This record gives sequence, structure tokens and C-alpha cells, in this order.
Amino acid sequence: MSDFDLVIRGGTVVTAADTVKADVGIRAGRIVTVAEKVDGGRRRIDASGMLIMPGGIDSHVHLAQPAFGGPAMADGFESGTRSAIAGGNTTVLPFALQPRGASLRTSVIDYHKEAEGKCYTDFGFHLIISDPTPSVLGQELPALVNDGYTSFKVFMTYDDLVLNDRQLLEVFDCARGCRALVMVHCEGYDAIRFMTDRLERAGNTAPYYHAISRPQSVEREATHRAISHAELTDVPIMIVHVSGRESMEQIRWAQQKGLKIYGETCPQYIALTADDLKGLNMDETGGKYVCSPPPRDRASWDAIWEGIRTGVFHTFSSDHCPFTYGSVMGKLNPKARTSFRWVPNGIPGVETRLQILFSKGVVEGRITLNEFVALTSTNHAKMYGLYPRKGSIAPGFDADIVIWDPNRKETVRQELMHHGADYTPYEGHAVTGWPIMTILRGKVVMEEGKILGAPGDGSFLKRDLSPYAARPSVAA
Ligand code: DUC
Ligand code: ZN
Ligand code: ZN
Repeated sequence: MSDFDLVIRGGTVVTAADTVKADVGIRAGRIVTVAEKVDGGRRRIDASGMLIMPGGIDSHVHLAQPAFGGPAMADGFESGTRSAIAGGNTTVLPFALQPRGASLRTSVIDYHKEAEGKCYTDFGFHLIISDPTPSVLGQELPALVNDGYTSFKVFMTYDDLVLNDRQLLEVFDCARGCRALVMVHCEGYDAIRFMTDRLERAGNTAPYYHAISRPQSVEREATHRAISHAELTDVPIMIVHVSGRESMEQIRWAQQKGLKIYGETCPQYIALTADDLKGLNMDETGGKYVCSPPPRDRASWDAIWEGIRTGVFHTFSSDHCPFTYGSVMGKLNPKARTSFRWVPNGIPGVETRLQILFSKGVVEGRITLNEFVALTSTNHAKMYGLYPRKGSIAPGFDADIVIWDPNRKETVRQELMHHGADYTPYEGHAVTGWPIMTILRGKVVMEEGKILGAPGDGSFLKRDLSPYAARPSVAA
């Protein structure tokens, strides 16, 4: 008679710290034991030759976000989290967005209604603050942080979202007081508008010019400005979706000065380039790759790897932000055909994040297995207040596990995907390493690409304060 619900046998357990041959015993959704040999188990899984890793935590995904009159996102909570488990993830953190003029609390309540009963993964919410009124900063935000929404994102570009410098400073100052972690989208609004207007006047409207309209200098300037504001207000910030050397070096410079500046990067910055935006022949197929910041060039891939290997970046997220390509409701909407300005920004990626990093990172010898786990799971849990519940394989942690075949060779293809988009920007990319089973709190929810979980399996995660956010000052 066994007292384990599930035992995973014969595999190699990989955490951010260790790589050991061990069995894992699971009871009531939690890991109970990790030992050389675990007997029994109502269900046993033979993981010989496989890696047993913490389920992926993707701390940067966009699902069911308001469209502001533009095309709707291709993924709501159901298809987005289905895609996530197919890609070996067990937790996602999407964004509850406050439209201007709306209450932050109401935006969160509405977002919960969207998610209710639909999620295949566990999930928490970051907030997006677009309207930092005195009541938002004075009451709503601190109350929401207290309720487990302990991080939020602000934007330095986009008509509907951009905050000016004074607003950024007020928001950072508020984050310091309520100990929230701030994520910053660093691209300069005025520079992008100037470039966009100029390109359009010259008739350069193809999707490729999206990349020309927001070069690395625009990202670097905004990154530096965000860092300076963080220094002035003495608050830690996370610079998200860093695309290349210029911004990476700003973050490194700040870290070397002793500032608490954290960095995130994404698959598109090690696997795509601006040339992908040219499409087949400087045509609209380039719209498939339009995201912000845009993919750069191969030298930028090297810079991103330098940042990953030297610890400038703490998290590797997908920035999953999917739109359909072939329908008039997505990347090819009638307005988008007139200029890159109107092509919705964002690409799908939650299902291919782990494979791309594993392949280019572990298989090609740039990072260790343990660094892979840190970058895709553990650091996300630590950064966003989910540790020690999520993000490792040890007694007491939720039994969120991906069983990974390190030798499986696949070619990424749309027909393998479970997302709501009608394409993957990684079509044709050859990878080595593939998730063969995803386990959410002890339940097998994906096996060999087959979805066994159900919408509603996923629970909302009220998150702790991030240990990386502002700390209370120590009395002298
Ligand atoms: N920023 C994101 O974080 N995601 C998609 C588009 C964007 O600008
Ligand atoms: Zn962003
Ligand atoms: Zn994003």
C-alpha cells in the first residue's frame, strides 16, 4: 500500500541548484519526497532518460487584453493557458490592464471574470497602470498589492498607455511605499512617433519599417531614463523584453553601480531578426513578426547571450501576445495594410519558449541545465512572490513538473501548436528538447502533445510581496 498519489521514477531531477538522479513522490498535489528510490504510488511514471524539471513559469504573457478598438488578441485565458501547458508551463502571469479613466480595482474584477473557470495553468495577475490618478496611487494600488497583485507594468510608449516622466516618478514612488515590483516597457514615445511620421511621409509603410521606427537607441534612451527615475525614487525595477546590446549595457551599468535593476529577455531576441519583418519580399507577411521592441540582428543575439550568461537577465519570458495573421481581424486588418503603424504589436510564444532556450542555450552549450531552470521557472517564482510554493522540486513545493525529453528533435510547426493564433513566428525552426508531460499540482495535464487537463484546473495565485521589490528601510 502506497501513500503517494504519483511517483515519477528513474529520471534526472533538475532544479536551479542541482542535477540528481532521483524519484519524486507526490501526494495531494504537493511534492512529498525526492529520494534515490521511492516505492509505491497509485500511479507510477517511468521517466528513464528524461529530465524532471519545475514546470515553466512564464511571468510575461498577454491574454484577453482590451484591444482599444484594434484587433482582438488571438488568445483568451482558455487557449492561452492550453498553449502554455502544451509548452511545459504550469503557471502564467498575464496583465490586468487599467484603461484610462477606469478604476484599477474594477479592471481587476473584470479580468477575473474573463479568467473564471477557463485556465489550464495556475495564474496570477500583474497590473498595468495607464492612469495613475491620486486615488489609484493613494488607495487602489496599495490595496491591490495587499491583496496579492504585487507587481505592475508601466509603459513609456503607446498612445493609450504611455506615462510621462512625472507620472513614472509618481508611480515608482508609490511602488516604493507599497513594496510592489515595477516592470517597465522601455521605448521612447516621442522618438517613435517622430520616426513613424517620417517613414510614412517617405512612403515606407511595410511591416519592416516597424523595426526602423524603433531602433536600439530608442530603447536604450528609455531604459536609461527609467533607471534614472528608479535611482531618484530609490525603487527596484524590472526592465522587460530587452532586445539587444544597448539596453542590456544600460542595465549592466546600473547593476554595477549597485542599483536594483533587473532584466528580462525573450525568445524573439535570440531567434528572430529584423530581417524576418521583411516578409517574403518586403511584403505584409513580415507583419507576423511585428512586436515591440522589435527583433534586432545576430550581433544582438550575442549580446543577449552575454547578458544571460553574466546574470544581467534574471528571467526569460515569452511576452506571448498573439494576433491572428490570416484574418482581417488580426495582423492583416485593413488599417494595418496601409502602414506598419497599425499592425498590432505582439507574437505568440508561450508554447515554444522552453524549447528555444533549451535548444540554443543548453544543447548548444551556452548555459547549464540549472541556469535553464532558473531562467524559465525558479527566478520567476522568486521575483514575483511565488517562492517557495512554485519554482522548484523539493518537499513542500506544488507538484508542478515538466518531464522533458532532452534528445527529442522537432521542427516547430503551427500544426503542433495549441494557441489561438493561426501561425507561429518560429515555423520551421529546428529544436532539440521537448516537453513530453506537464503535471499541474500532481495531475497530468499534457502528455505527448495531448491535452488531458481541463479549463478550470488552474487556480488563481495570490502572490506574496517580491523579495526583490523595495524593502522597508532599516531604522538607524
Ligand atoms: N509590449 C509587450 O510587453 N508585449 C507586446 C507588445 C508590447 O509592446
Ligand atoms: Zn511591453
Ligand atoms: Zn508584453
